[in-house]
Amino acid sequence: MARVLRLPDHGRLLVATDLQGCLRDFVRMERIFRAAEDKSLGEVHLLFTGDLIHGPRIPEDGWPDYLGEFYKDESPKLIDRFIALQERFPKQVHSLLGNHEHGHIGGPHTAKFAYDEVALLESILGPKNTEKLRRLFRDFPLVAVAPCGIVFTHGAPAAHIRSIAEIEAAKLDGITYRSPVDILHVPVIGQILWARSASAEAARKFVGALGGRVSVFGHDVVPQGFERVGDEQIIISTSFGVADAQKVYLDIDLSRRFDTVHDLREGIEIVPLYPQRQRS
Ligand SMILES: [Mn+2]
Repeated sequence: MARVLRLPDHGRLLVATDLQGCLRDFVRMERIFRAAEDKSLGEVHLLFTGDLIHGPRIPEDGWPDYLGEFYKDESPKLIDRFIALQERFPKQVHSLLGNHEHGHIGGPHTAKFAYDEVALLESILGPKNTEKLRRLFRDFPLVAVAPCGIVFTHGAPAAHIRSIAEIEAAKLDGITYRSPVDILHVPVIGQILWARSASAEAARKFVGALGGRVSVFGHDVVPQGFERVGDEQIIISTSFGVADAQKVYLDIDLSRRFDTVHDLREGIEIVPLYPQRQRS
């Protein structure tokens, strides 16, 4: 299985991070993608950077303000819509593996909103749909790279790698986790899927080993929607844990060249998910 997704040097790329079961934001990204697709000759790509699934299961009257607008977890429907969209646009719709997807195919089980979110979702899906989910996730790459200079991962670019081959060769299963934090010590995948930050030096080495200069990732929540870290890293929050007005996605011209994260401009590459809401 190709663990590295290689994007082309032309066309348009839309990038969204952690949805965590928020169907409304998935549908919004799907509409933006379809509208872009209608206007073009088929060179529009849509990339999710993982954590499509496992959302809050909190009643509306107990919903905390810091999580943004209320929603309820709709992971099964969201996955069905992702599969349908990918079947319609097989070479253009992609998702990276997030730590929440990894739980279903060999990773430690996550416990963000339930004691065991993997067991919970699989019990809702039943055996047949669970197998379909696992088949889908086993095909998700760990990293996407584009000739424009950007490297996309789920977590921060903290993994020590010397070459792209180390990511290509990474195994996703076969490890028993005595504690969920054990994953942090697993070479390559532990950091790619779980790291929340990386030093400038680590980030430069990581993106450099993949032939890039700029790192884009999610996994963590940035209440303002995005945050640049030095010249190499930018965290994007498209959905989970962010108020609608602050949610952003990326809209990238793949034929351009990006040397630093400052080349990703607010209002051009960094775009609000709900532009009718006023950013604060
Ligand atoms: Mn995550």
